[in-house]
Amino acid sequence: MSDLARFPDGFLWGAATSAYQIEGSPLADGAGPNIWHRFSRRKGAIDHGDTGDAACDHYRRWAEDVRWMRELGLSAYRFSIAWARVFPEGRGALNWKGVDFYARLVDRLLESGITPAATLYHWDLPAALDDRGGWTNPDVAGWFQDYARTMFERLGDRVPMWATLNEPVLVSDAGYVKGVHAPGHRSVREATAVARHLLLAHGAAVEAFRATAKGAIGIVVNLEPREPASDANRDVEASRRADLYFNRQYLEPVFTGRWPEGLGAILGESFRDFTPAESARVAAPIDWVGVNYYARRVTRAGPDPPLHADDVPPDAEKATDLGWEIHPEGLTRVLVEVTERHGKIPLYVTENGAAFDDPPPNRLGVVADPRRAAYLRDHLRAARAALDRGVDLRGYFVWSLLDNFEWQKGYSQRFGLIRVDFATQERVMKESGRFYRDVIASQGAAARD
Ligand code: IFM
Repeated sequence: MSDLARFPDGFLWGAATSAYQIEGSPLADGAGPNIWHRFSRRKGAIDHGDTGDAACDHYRRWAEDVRWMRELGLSAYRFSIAWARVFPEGRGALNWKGVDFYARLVDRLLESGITPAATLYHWDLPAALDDRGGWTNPDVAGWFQDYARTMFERLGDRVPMWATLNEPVLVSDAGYVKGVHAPGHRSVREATAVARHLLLAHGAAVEAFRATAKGAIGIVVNLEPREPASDANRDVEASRRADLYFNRQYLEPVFTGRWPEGLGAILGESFRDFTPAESARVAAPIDWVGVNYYARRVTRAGPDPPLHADDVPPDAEKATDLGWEIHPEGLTRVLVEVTERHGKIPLYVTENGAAFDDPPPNRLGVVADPRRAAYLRDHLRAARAALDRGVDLRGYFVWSLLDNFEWQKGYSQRFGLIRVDFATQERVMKESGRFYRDVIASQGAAARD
């Protein structure tokens, strides 16, 4: 790993969040319910019965949160737009109050010298669309395009960086195969259709972008290097399948218009190729790719369809509280691999961070989270090493700005640079936040030592 030098001028130093995880007030000002609002009410779906009803109350405290971003010295902020705030029914009548919420946020960010980076879909499909089959309905690409076009028309003059989808493989796999995310289905057949429609929706949004806005648009994927648990053929094969399914299922079509070779054998009879027109849409040229990186996975053969592959849990001392292996070298590896496979396109680390069980503030108000600071330091070094290896890395976003609603884990997992006391909504900058502030102020040099 390279010794860390300063990062290039213009490098974006960011933090990321998503709408349902931080906003709270999910039905305020005429917003419609989304699938997480519904799913979180399902008995047993979320640890401790948590919901995003309050979350970080960002919907009302957004101005304070922008002040925290300034305290950190962020040059960029990645957030997502809640589709059901803008179109309560997912389509049809526009809710101006929803649009205004994001317009105000964007204006305040710009006044604060912080580049807004908006994600259109971070898992919160309007429930009214789910009633029509959600991502399994082929019409969803058109619904998404209309929503995306509206946002480009309203904010495209002020938001220079847009992402269509966040981590689409989690939408199809966690939402439609494993059933641990909304809408909580378990059907490989459905997931196969969902993957196709997600990619078509992505392409449709890119088309609308070219016609309405001037900035840059990309997609955000989560990548995890895969290693077989042993040399045994069945583990090597399981690891290859997992790589294909998790790492390549979405990124390859976006660049080539084709599914990766071998995906059909995993997904089975409901799988089908794209038509030439679909291929062209899916591979509409994009301007950048966002990589969310957290961990490496060691894979062995397993029983569950469609993959028949399992992860081997890492040693606890080498893992975060979610049991994810801490493996900074993997970040360099995935960034280099994307560049080698798909050419030198601008990349961003759109998420990177760690869940640790932080202590509450001590009597001096300090939240000591040295493991998170060390995690960030080591991954920043790995990001710097990717630059040294020729990757066109343009920015790095910590997940997350705030402790927040961690999906099926509820509020039990904390990822924030800023601690949130969920009973009082009080915010406190953690030691890792101070560390990141120094990194930003020194253009990366503070992560060298
Ligand atoms: O909280 C999530 C985020 O919504 C998507 N990427 C991974 C994070 C940590 O699990």
